[in-house]
Amino acid sequence: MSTSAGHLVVRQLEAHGVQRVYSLPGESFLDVLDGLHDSPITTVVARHEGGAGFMALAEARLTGVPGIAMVTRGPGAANAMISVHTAWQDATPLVLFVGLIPVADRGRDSFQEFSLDGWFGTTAKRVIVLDDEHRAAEVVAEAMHAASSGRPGPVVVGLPEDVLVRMTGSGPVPPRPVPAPEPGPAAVEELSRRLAAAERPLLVAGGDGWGEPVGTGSAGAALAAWAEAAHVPVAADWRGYDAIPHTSPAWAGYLGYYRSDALANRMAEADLLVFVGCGRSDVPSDGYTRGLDADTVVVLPDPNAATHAGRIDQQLVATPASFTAALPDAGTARGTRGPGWMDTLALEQRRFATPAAEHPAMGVDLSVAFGLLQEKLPVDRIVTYGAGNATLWGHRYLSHAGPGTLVGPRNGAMGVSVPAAVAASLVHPDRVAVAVCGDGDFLMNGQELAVAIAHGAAPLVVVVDNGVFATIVQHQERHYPGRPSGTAMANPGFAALIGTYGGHGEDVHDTADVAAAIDRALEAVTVRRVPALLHLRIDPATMPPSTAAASAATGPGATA
Ligand SMILES: Cc1ncc(C[n+]2csc(CCOP(=O)(O)OP(=O)(O)O)c2C)c(N)n1
Repeated sequence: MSTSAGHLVVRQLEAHGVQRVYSLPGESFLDVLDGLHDSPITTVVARHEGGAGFMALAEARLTGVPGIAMVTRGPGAANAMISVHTAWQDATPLVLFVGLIPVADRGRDSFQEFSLDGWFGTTAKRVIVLDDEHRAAEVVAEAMHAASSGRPGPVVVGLPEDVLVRMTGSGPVPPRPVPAPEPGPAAVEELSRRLAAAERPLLVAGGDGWGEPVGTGSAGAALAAWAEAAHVPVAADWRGYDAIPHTSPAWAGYLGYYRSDALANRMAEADLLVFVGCGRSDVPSDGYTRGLDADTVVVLPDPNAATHAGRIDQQLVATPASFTAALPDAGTARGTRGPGWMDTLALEQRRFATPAAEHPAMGVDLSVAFGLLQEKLPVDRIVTYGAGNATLWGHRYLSHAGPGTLVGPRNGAMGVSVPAAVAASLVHPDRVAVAVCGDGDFLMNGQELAVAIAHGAAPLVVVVDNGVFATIVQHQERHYPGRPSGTAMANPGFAALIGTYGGHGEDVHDTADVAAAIDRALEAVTVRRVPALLHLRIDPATMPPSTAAASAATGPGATA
């Protein structure tokens, strides 16, 4: 039976188990849209291609299946670029389909023409153009495989308009299996010896692939149980800190921006560092200044450890799941090490994650507000972030129950929070998806709340309003004190705004009103199933909480 290439693209996505595509339509890929008309795949219609890309990114993080976004030619591809960069730096499998001009029009500066390879060649694992209708299924299978295998990342597939409507007798092909490299027994034994010999080992978990569901059964839960028995504290990479449950006695906290000073010092003190699913890049090592001298083991699915800086004494090629399945016997790996080192780091982390009131001169006290969110949000919530200082209270005070509960841009892209929470609410309608954003971050992709309404998603959005791009103000104060420039903004009433979308808004000026506002917002998202927004008005002078105070003087090596 003959089918069009555009329809075959859709049939092949179905064969891969794709549940949703995130799309902003264009006349360049009408035949694919037509194929979606009768497909079990849900077409989620975004309002901006950046939002579509970030929703696809979140879908991938939460399901392990590459996220799918579809956009049109130059303007659509340009808008989607930010999600490709995020998937590239964050190692997230994403396939971006871009409708292209007809083949016959190439090279003539035709309407919306651009160079797919020129734009994406340095920021995608592969750029493929479907020039042969008979290869439509094969190209999709190749793209899905390339996005997931080795170090995951984005793949961009160009779909010329005229090729999509050509007929082919070929059909879907079996999805290519993605290999999960496993460490051999000799490598595991060597690792066991290193662990047994270490007095102060620190495992740093990061990236994705720690499995689902929350709690027991995931690779993350298995790693936590092993670490507790082997007396190995587990820290985490920046914005990749949901691998193990934070209730674990081995949980030591996250590295990177606004990490606790105590943990950063412990990293420098460690005599063995084991990076799993991440490397010693600039962010977790405080700009390549900490933990450079320790015996170092790196565990990544790709032998090309491009994201790791400095020495590697042992390298294992494994995914988080295959590594966890092959872990050495905890009793042997423990050697003569007692629990003291692990317990000290866990205690320091508990102190760091305990909010202390900041008593700002005006507005909401964010430490109190996030302490209340930590108490009131269901434990299996999914928290999403963009970038900016506003995220720091969430990172510090909102704990995670295990893998698949965090979506945040490790490349620091603003605008991820809202679309990611919309996608999270679609993927897991039974769980509360919470977007934590600054006022700048919120309005970058806040329009995707319309998608929540259209598709029945009910995220809870927390907007921290200080009327400035505070992160940049903070940098300005350091380098150009007293000369704020280009960093102020005027805001709408966010609570009223979400009301116009059909959601529930809370305008909160005082700390005393936060608890009741959270309760009403939770009722809106869980009972009435509408999006809700907490507009937290804070003092523009608010600075991030000290990284030293809560964790000082808690054990050997702690800074005063
Ligand atoms: C897409 C993008 N544009 C610009 C930046 C630079 N940037 C980093 S944080 C920040 C300010 C964020 O402002 P807001 O969301 O209001 O949070 P705040 O820092 O005020 O808490 C900016 C502009 C970025 N990281 N990403």
